[in-house]
Amino acid sequence: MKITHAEVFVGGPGKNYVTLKIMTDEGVYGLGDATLNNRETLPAQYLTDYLIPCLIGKDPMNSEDIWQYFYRGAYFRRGPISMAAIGAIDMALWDIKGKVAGLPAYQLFGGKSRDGAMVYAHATGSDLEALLDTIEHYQSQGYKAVRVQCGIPGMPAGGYGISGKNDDSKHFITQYGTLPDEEIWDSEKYLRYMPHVFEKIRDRFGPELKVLHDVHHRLTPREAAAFGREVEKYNLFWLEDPTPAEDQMALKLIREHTTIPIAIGEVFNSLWDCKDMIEQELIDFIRVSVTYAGGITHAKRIVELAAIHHVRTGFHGAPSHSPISMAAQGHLNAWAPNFGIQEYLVLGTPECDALFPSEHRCEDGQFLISDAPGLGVDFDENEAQRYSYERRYHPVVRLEDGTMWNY
Ligand code: KDG
Ligand code: MG
Repeated sequence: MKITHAEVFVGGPGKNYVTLKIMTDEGVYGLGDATLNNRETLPAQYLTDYLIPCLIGKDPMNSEDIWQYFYRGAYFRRGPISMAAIGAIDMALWDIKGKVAGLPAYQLFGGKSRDGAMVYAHATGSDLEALLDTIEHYQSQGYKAVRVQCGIPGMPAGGYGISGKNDDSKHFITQYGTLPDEEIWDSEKYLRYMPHVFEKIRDRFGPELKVLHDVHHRLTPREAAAFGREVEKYNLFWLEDPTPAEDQMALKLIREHTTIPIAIGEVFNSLWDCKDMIEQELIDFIRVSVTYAGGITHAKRIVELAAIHHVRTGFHGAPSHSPISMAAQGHLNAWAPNFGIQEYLVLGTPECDALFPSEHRCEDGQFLISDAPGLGVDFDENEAQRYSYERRYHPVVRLEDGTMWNY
């Protein structure tokens, strides 16, 4: 079997999905996702200019060798652009392998460890009342876990995840600007208010609800350590990205002061970015995604290292990931012995379903993987003609005095 051709498509309903299609001489094709949020043209270009020409003529069944060829062969290794591009190729090759075998991808990893994978929704409120209502909405839909982000009194944009642009907090998806929006952040106001939010959530919803919260890299290690200790009594499922993810030693201070579960990794691209914190058991959940962390082959290696250090999975699942990489994660979630939870925002608009038809479902707060061969997602090229690339940016963040801060 040989790869004959590969093509990259950029665009989608409300998102610039980067979709790779790899074709073979036997008519079987594979699909991968290289959507690097708000920098989408870069992995697309990397694929077209550098990787696809080397793929032609290769046997698609040799996914490990092809992964090593692109990773070791690049010399300038890692980074989100190249890892997203390699990741898309890798996903497409596992898709082909599954289709050739007539098996869903999870069967190629070792079969199912569970039927449904618990997902968490984003509950967001511009104020506490709105947040509590949103949590109730998700609970009534069967979700057992929610990520809670709340507007902070006195902060103009309200904090991470509250853009102030969305009226409908139940279907919150960040509306990115065509130039970066500027948000204002104040750690003191945030630290004063957030414990009260957790208290009210526990008062209203009791101890069973799994409550997650994303600090989005905004605190210093000392602030995060004190915050973690203060909110420990609310029994969070996890505290995400309490400090900038690249400073891994910051976690030591947090660990010394609190047992709050820590989740990190959505900005990591490789095993090398997270191996020290996994091996030193400084985290509880690893948040890499198959898109940014080099595809299934490499993400699986991270999951296996995590498993021997009591670290569970919590793959990144922001709406920037297309249904293809969400399916790839779904297959890993079905198999992983150390599965924790999956971030999942229901993308299931009719437009998205038409572009990426699949039988995967999200019901009662669980992702249910279909048994279709490969990754189990298709891509409608006619539908794709409706969309083209639209430039977008993440917001940037400043402190009240104008100092730049972390988005
Ligand atoms: O591209 C960045 C977003 O995916 C990120 O801000 C979302 O933090 C995020 C999350 O936990 O989903
Ligand atoms: Mg996050």
